[in-house]
Amino acid sequence: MQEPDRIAQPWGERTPHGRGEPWPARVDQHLADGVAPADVQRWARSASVLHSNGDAMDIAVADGRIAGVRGSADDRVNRGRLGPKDLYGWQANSSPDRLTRPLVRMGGRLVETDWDTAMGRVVAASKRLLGERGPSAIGFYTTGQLFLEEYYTLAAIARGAIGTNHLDGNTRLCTATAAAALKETFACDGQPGSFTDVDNADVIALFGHNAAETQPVLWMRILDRLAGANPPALVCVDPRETPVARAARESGGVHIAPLPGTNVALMNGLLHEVIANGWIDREYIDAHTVGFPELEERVRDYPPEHVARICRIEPEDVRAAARVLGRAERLLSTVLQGFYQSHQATAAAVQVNNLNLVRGMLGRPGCGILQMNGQPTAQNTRECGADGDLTGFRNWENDAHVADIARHWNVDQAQIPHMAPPTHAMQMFRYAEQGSIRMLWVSGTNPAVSMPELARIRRILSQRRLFLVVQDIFPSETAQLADVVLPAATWGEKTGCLTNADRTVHLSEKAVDPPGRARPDLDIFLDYARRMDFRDNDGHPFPQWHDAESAFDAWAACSAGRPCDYSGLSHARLRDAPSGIQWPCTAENPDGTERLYTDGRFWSAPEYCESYGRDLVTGAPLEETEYRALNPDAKAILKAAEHLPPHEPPGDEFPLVLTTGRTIYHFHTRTKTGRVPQLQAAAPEVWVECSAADAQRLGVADGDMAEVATPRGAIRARVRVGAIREGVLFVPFHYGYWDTTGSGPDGGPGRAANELTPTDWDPASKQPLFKTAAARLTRVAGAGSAVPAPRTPGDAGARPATTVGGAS
Ligand SMILES: Nc1nc2c(c(=O)[nH]1)N[C@H]1C(S)=C(S)[C@@H](COP(=O)(O)OP(=O)(O)OC[C@H]3O[C@@H](n4cnc5c(=O)[nH]c(N)nc54)[C@H](O)[C@@H]3O)O[C@H]1N2
Ligand SMILES: Nc1nc2c(c(=O)[nH]1)N[C@H]1C(S)=C(S)[C@@H](COP(=O)(O)OP(=O)(O)OC[C@H]3O[C@@H](n4cnc5c(=O)[nH]c(N)nc54)[C@H](O)[C@@H]3O)O[C@H]1N2
Ligand SMILES: [Mo]
Repeated sequence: MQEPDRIAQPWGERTPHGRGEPWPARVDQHLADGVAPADVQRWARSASVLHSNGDAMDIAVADGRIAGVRGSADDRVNRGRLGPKDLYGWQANSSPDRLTRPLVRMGGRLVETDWDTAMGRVVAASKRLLGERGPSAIGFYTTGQLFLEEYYTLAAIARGAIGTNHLDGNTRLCTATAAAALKETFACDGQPGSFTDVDNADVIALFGHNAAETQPVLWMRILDRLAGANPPALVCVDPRETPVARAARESGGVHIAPLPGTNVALMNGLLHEVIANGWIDREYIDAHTVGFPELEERVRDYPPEHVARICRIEPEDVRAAARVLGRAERLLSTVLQGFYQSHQATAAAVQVNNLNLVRGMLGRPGCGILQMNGQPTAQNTRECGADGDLTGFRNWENDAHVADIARHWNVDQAQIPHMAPPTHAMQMFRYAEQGSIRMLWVSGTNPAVSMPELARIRRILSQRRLFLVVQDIFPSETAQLADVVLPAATWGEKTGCLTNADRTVHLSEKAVDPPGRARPDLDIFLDYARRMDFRDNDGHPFPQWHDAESAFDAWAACSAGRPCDYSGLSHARLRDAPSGIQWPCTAENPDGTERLYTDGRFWSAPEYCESYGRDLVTGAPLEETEYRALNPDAKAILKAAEHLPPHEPPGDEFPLVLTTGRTIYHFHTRTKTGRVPQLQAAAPEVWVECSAADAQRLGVADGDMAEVATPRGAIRARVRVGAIREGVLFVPFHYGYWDTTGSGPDGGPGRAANELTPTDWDPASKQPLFKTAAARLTRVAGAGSAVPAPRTPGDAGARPATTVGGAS
């Protein structure tokens, strides 16, 4: 079978479907060169770990090795389709430079050792710090890329056994705002919508979400609707002309390109128009929400002309988009990093919830909100409480909820910290900087490339007084700074569950053995607990579970009765089901739940809710009494917000606005995709995108080497003159230093976008602001001949990406 080149055609062939029709199956597959389907000895069930879509697939095993992947035709999420990262990305598992043995620092260098020695050091440091300084000297910084069982275990160890409040995920950088926006509006995390809403919507609005590149299979579903009968109109809000933006214009919808950092003003303008034109559902608002008078009052100050001045767009853009949104009969809204990582993140994301609520567009097919996730298991980090939430969407301010967790774990309630909100990652790094956190255990994340203001992050992580443990699968930039490196087994080498952005739970099964001495993250955490000799109230080893299946069962019991109820699920059930299953899933409701809030009742009752909410401007948590006064009756909360100017506006020295993000071909810091030949060749080097008008004014041309500088630092990148709005630069954040020599922190100019980003975060969600900073662009003299920067297919002026690898 001739496989299509999915680098040049990332979304593959169209399989159109009309409104309300099921999405046809299309099975995508890629096998290693020389491996035929008949050579495959076994297929192991799994799902994607390179984004939050949860695309189901089988892993091909031949001769004890992973030999390829095949999409699952029967799965509700992808009906067999896979994106380019998933088709090719599995090759990273067998890279020759996987970590295969633990490393410890000796005489300033990392040297290979055995597990007893490495874990012995971790245990000794833990015991010493607990004895000398107490639990608050220890912090855990984890990820959105492990499995559910691993987060549940880590949360039990950190909060239940050690009793530290310092546990968070890189989900803080990723979807903290999704969780915060859901908590502000519905008083509880949990995705209201479903991917099947794409099949039924007549308008799909994507707010700061480049789904074409970041959720390619979700985008295929949208493209197939656009190619079928009764296609939807798209609304795209993005300062760049992404493939989504172009499809929006071509679908008879609207693309708005606001100046980064002005989302709240724009949303208020859209709400202004929707309310002023009477496109609201009074009955729904009265029956199911509180706060409408305050919202109406607030957005009265945002007529289109005023908004257009703030966002630097045309007033007609606001009116046109509001007309499409206001007249929609079935509106699906999606939100991602263009909102979550931008100025006033939570306030802006909440206004999207408000839009759907005032239009009564929730809980019916095609009427949905997707406060998207980014990472494959970010949902599980949040549910299990391995981030700044308590296990099972429980409320840290509600003593009964804390007692409930203590009962499940059979530990003292007083042991679980709950006098203050769980510490967020940016604060944990501050504590490490100031010296109150003395041991930091980093698992499945690479902060030396992904956190803002890298010079500062490197300084913090290299301090001698900080004992740094890094649990990874590759010798990442962060691992290079560690005192102990623990080699992990990963996807395909271990079993566990993962839940995608629309609450669909999949089981990912072990297909092959891990390399060398690498061990599953779950085994590493449990091994630590046993060596620390943690005990429950009856003197039994704590955690009481011992493998992925027993961890899952413990979690399912602990989640029972909470919104994220897994009590109807088990490994066996997920293994036998033809498709992933959406939570809540109980014995009475064994097939799971497609949409939340179908009856207009919300999880916001004060005794039940996950959060009493926060002040959107200061971030201060509300007290229970304040919450009760606001929301007595399990309704949704319409929270209004005013636009505030960004903290770092462009000025004389730094006249442009820098934003950062992704390309379809790479995942984050490229530890996986940079080791995959097809993906690395498609986007081999960093670039900086700027508008034609800015390029002309600054005297730079396509392919020139240029310097991008902000008050934090500078990097060098090739210029890509593209369809981005004037006054804005875009740099992908994928390029760190593990595969460069002579550049970056150790010498030569850097290339990581986060050399440039500020230490600043949203007051409510505490998510760092990666999407707005003041910057300047200068041509680097004598940089030699121009080399074209890589482009995504479908970009204005694009050439096939496959030729780029050869050209550079
Ligand atoms: N190929 C690929 N896919 C991925 C990932 C990956 O690394 N690579 N990572 C996964 C993860 S963890 C995540 S979180 C998601 C992220 O997925 P997305 O959020 O879709 O990706 P980003 O490129 O970070 O940002 C989206 C868009 O926000 C726009 N933007 C920037 N500033 C603003 C602003 O102020 N306002 C508005 N309205 N828009 C703005 C950018 O131009 C960009 O096109 O992708 C997931 N999928
Ligand atoms: N400037 C800028 N910065 C950003 C963003 C942006 O848009 N702009 N986006 C932010 C977002 S949304 C995110 S999600 C973060 C992502 O940032 P990171 O999480 O730091 O990025 P990754 O490269 O995914 O790092 C994951 C690490 O875990 C390792 N790993 C992979 N699988 C396993 C496993 O099974 N077990 C273990 N133990 N390790 C494993 C990988 O080798 C890698 O080192 O970056 C954030 N930073
Ligand atoms: Mo993310």
